[in-house]
Amino acid sequence: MQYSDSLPAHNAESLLVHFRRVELLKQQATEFKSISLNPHQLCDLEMLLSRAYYPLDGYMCRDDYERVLDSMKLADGTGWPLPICLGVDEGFAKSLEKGECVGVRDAEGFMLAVLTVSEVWQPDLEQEAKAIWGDVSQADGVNASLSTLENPWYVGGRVEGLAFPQRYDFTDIRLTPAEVHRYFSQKGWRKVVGVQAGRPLHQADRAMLEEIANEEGASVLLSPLMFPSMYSSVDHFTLVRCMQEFVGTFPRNKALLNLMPWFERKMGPKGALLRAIVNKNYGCTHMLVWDSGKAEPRLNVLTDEFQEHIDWLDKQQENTGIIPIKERCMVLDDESKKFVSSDDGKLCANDHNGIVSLLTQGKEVPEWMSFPGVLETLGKTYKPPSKQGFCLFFTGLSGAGKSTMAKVLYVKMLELNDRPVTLLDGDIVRTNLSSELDFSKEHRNLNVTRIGFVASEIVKNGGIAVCAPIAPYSESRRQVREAVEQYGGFVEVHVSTPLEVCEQRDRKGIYAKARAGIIKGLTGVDDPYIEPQNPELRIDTSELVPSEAAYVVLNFLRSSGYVGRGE
Ligand code: PPS
Repeated sequence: MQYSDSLPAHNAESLLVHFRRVELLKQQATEFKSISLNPHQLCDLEMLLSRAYYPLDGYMCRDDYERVLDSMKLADGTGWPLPICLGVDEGFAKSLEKGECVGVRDAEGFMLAVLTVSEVWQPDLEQEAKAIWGDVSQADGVNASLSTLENPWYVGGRVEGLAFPQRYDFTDIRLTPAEVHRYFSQKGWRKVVGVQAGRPLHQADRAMLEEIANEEGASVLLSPLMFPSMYSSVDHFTLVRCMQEFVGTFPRNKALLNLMPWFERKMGPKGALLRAIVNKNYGCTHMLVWDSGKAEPRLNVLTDEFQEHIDWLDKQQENTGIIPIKERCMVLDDESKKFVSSDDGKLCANDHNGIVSLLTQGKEVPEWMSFPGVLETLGKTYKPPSKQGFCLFFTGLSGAGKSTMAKVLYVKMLELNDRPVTLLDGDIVRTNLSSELDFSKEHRNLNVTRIGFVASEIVKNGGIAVCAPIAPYSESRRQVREAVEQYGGFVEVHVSTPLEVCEQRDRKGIYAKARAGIIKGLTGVDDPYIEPQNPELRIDTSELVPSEAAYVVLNFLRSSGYVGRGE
């Protein structure tokens, strides 16, 4: 890479520059163009600034990029498996000149770094995927950091850090690589196994780590994987809290929990090499490699591909300086009720999904599977339907009976009084949330997705949302379902009362107005209603009184466990 000589040397522990340089750069920044990073890019910047990506001191330029793709080496010959490039829009890329400074900002516009542009080029992303995967058809998720860009170009150049990205969660366990390394030295940890995990760990994992640590005479550095958009993810907090409980089961001097801004790049075997280098930069000597090909429920056999992967990682030790350790199959010894490693092909009883499934069915999780603290934490997120939030979503024509049923159900849920209940009837929403919207397709979809957003927040916090918009289009109904199902149950009730019956009822006189041409675009008359294909329930209220129709819904809620049987 070529850089301007006038750039100051970085402090060895991070790419943050001296505060006087920070002041100068902030003064000059009014003249700089800016780039705002997406959550994945923010993680990469933090890895650069903290030197988790040592020896990189900025975004790769073309010579490094091409050599990395070609032979897994930087231009100076240092081993490096994957490109670390900054993707920007084509228009922005073309506006840049060599040597100019760009302010690198977070989503709120806070300037975190200044990038001095060395090179700008348009990558051949297909070529890139081929070089990384060999087989482009598998190249899923290669460029997560480019996902928000339409036609990405790369900008290479050295980075001067002004501040680390602001993180507000778990700040006491966010040590930089230098701080982690210092911790190891103070504790006298000469050998450390880096373990990154994307799911909570349980008894079998604990037994495996203990076995490995004892054999190697090593301690353990445990890091949960980051979800870059974590603030919308309950899972991030659950995962970290479970990890805190898990690490507490180790003797004090044996394990350290630390959050690194590392997200799973899904970059195949080369991704594991990058993780190896990062582990090395945190001071680890070994790294646990999980068998990602293993099916759930986990068969107690490691796949052949996994063995090949480990052998390959082994051969890369001169590039990474890290000894890979493969995941072991653990089985429960019936007599001692302890987990031991084995490769006899038995079914491994300890799988995380199995534990979650027991919790969501309201069943007891056997002691040997996990730890009380981990289960208590998991239990707050994964609840049986009777304890979790859910959304009851009525959809159908005007006059079909949605609002009446919604009101009956709302009252029934209030009577039960075990979860907070909110009614989001079409009229209520149109008055309070969507008063500026009309009945065009675009506005109807917006109206419905707004309802979905509010409902998902209610469900996230354990409440019941009863919604009753017409919701004539499948795309917005699907979006609502997706938004809600991240956090709890979704029960779609298609109130399928035929148009003739709705028109006959015409309580609001709206059909008469439509037929007289006074209002246009009434759903069912001269605007479409796309019927749901797979609703949880379909109810025609032509022949039912409202309480009977509501009873059908209540029965469904009972049989699927959302409310207790006696209620
Ligand atoms: S949508 O399509 O889901 O956004 O509609 P929604 O918010 O549920 O609003 C439906 C109520 O608005 C009144 N109204 C109309 N409905 C449909 N089409 C047109 N053009 C229209 N103009 C006004 C109507 O009274 C609906 O009330 P409900 O409660 O469904 O009878």
